[in-house]
Amino acid sequence: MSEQKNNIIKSIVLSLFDDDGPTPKIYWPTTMDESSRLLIAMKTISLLMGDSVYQNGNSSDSVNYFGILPFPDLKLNGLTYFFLILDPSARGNAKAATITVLINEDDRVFFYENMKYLRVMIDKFASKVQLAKTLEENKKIMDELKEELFNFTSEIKDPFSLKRQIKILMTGLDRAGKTSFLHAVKQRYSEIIKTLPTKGVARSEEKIFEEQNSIVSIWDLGGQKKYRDIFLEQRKVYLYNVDLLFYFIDIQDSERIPEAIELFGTVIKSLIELEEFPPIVVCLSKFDPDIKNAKDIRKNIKIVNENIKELSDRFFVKIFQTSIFDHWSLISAYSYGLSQLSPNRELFENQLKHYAKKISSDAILLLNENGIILSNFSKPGISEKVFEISAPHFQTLYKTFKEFKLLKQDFLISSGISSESKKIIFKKIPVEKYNLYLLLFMEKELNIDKIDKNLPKLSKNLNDLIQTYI
Ligand SMILES: Nc1nc2c(ncn2[C@@H]2O[C@H](COP(=O)(O)OP(=O)(O)OP(=O)(O)O)[C@@H](O)[C@H]2O)c(=O)[nH]1
Ligand SMILES: [Mg+2]
Repeated sequence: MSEQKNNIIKSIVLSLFDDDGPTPKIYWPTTMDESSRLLIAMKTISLLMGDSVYQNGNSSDSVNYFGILPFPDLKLNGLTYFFLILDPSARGNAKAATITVLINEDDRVFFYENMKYLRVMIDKFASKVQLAKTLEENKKIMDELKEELFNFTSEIKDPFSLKRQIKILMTGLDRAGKTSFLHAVKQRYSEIIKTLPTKGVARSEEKIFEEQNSIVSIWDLGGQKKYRDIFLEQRKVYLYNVDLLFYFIDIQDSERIPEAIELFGTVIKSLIELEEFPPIVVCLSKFDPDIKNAKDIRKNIKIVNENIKELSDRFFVKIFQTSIFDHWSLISAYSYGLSQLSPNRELFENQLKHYAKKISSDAILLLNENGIILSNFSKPGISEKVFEISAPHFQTLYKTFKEFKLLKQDFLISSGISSESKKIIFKKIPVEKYNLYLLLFMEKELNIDKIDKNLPKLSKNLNDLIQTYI
């Protein structure tokens, strides 16, 4: 007991979906009351089950993701790993399984700040659970996991802050379009015209939700040589603990492309030196609608793509082509970056996937009130990427979205998007104290009843997850 009192980790539960339904198989502390451990098994397994999802997959690799879940009744927060255990006798040849590590809800920043270490640890022991043959073996594995987690937490001394601090850097040469991007993404159009070169650093804050567990600071770094030199000299200060890095390259400025690539290489080198490996979003900026097909632009894109890939193979990098005259290009790049910060991104995606299947939708976007894409899903095969299908429609969609927000009704079928049978449905869903918006892309049938019938379950799950989105 004393062990439990002093440690930040309050409980660890391995749950399985077996003949009795969601079952807490192995739990620590062993004194944990039955209703608490059942609650944990039920909630985690039911998020994973979502009916048919895994039963069609024939590999246990098709599910493995993490999520942070609130358990308000227990005043605990859980970090859950969802995975499958192959079992020829089970429906779909696999059993749903979860490992949940629980801490007091006031300590939840601990999860956000240590996610990358915890993921590695839990993942390792889950792989062992997948291979274990007996309950005894599993008990041993879970004991080892507990020991490793305790070793890890015993090294942490600092009192936890109440909020997770997230740092986003906007980097690139001068005039690459960093500041304009930020103005345009917030639709502060009148500011774009007035934008001056950034002196030093301009800091601002992003709020995805009014109440969130994190403070998201955006550092817009001045790219002029004098500021760039300071940034590189004091790279420890700037790059330390960076959670997300945007790098801008002016794709129209052929002459300075080598210089832009060189700076990118320097930033990468510094990150490696500091052992920081944030996700990186590269924006090939000024990719304006009227010059998209110009020969030299195409050539520049090719050169940049090749060089970026080569320089950053140890990083998770995503390249977008953006223009302040194409709002969708900005929103998709920006949202993509932000979504990388959510420890629940896979859980959200999975929720959308279940719902899409139920209502036969080809693709779904989940937006917050500012139009930031919190999560998206698209059916493989039909349309590779929801971002790509949405792009040609987005100007119209966005306008409709803004009008829709003002309407009393919670439902809108967008017409005149295209001449084909494609339909886009807007659906307002109240989640917690917020309004979120679903954009449903329907290629074939349109069955409003199905959409409505399956919505409450989606809303209910999102209600839980939104509190720990970021
Ligand atoms: N055509 C076009 N011009 C752009 C675009 N984005 C930015 N610009 C222009 O590029 C110039 C530089 O933009 P800024 O946003 O100030 O560039 P920055 O990267 O913040 O520059 P520093 O603060 O000096 O590092 C401005 O004149 C912008 O209007 C774009 O997408 N297309
Ligand atoms: Mg600037």
